[in-house]
Amino acid sequence: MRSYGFTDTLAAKHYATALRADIRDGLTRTPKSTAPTWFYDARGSELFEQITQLDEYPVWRAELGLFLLHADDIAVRTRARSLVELGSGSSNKTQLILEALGPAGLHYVPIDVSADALHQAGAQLAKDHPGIVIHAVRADFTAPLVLPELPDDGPRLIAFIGSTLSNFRRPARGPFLRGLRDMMRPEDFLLIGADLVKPVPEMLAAYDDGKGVTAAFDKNLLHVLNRELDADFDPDSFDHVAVWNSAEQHIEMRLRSRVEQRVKIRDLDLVVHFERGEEWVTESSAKFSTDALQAELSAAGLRTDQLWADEDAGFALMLTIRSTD
Ligand code: AVJ
Repeated sequence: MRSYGFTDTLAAKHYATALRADIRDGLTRTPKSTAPTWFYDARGSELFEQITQLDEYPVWRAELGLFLLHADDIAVRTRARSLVELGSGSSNKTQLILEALGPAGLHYVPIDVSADALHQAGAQLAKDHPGIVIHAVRADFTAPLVLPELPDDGPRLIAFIGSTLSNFRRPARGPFLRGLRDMMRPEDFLLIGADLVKPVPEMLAAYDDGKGVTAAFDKNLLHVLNRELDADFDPDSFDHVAVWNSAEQHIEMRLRSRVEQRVKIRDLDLVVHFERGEEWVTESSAKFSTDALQAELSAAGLRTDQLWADEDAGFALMLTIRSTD
């Protein structure tokens, strides 16, 4: 069996269409608010890799640490023969789970909107683990998913790691988790990596680091819109700010306009007005307590089977199964 297969479920114009719709809607509403998806062009992905290595941003290292400690436990508990990963990106951490599960004959389904990321990660995995069977799927996991045909040779493990769940606002999280639950068979498992609530100064520092990497990551959005939508944003006329929204229990990244200004977005035939000091929410990142997250999972029909938390770094891995009710 070919070790690497690729399925593209998205229209070629998926990115352009989704970008136009979200920016038009997000910059004409009050308060202005757009999706974090648009951060991740090549420059944005580079900056995000830098963020994961920042002292102030423990998420990536904390999850890696828990994988190093518990990958074998996950393998023994699940005995999974297929691993489906939502938002797989570089798959660099997932390797630990694949190795623990035993890559020979294992079916791996990385799902990502980026064909480049899928091809690069797939090529590396196929080289490192010749026995693995990779079904790469270019898809938007926020939309209903259709999994490729997988052998019925054992439990499936669905992995949603990196605290990507944090980007879902509370009202959207329930239906999304319920959708994952409905994809699962009684013998399947769902592994979630989630960033936990910490003292506010720590959370703010993680989204506004001393080196200004996160500020550059946030402002890179303006370069993406100038290039992709022929806009004339001046990045120097915006400041990056991070705010803790305690009502929503999430961090907000915002771009604050230094001056009153009008920005042309020619591809949308739109002129956007910014008041001086007006703030545009470019990302929300929810922070959880393990109790609150378990309650959300349970409300979505998922029971926590195993929970591993790194209290110091404030990160948790939760292995869940379908609850019988
Ligand atoms: C990839 C969504 C988990 O919210 O912590 C990091 C993205 N944004 N620094 C997060 C991010 C700013 C990250 N997630």
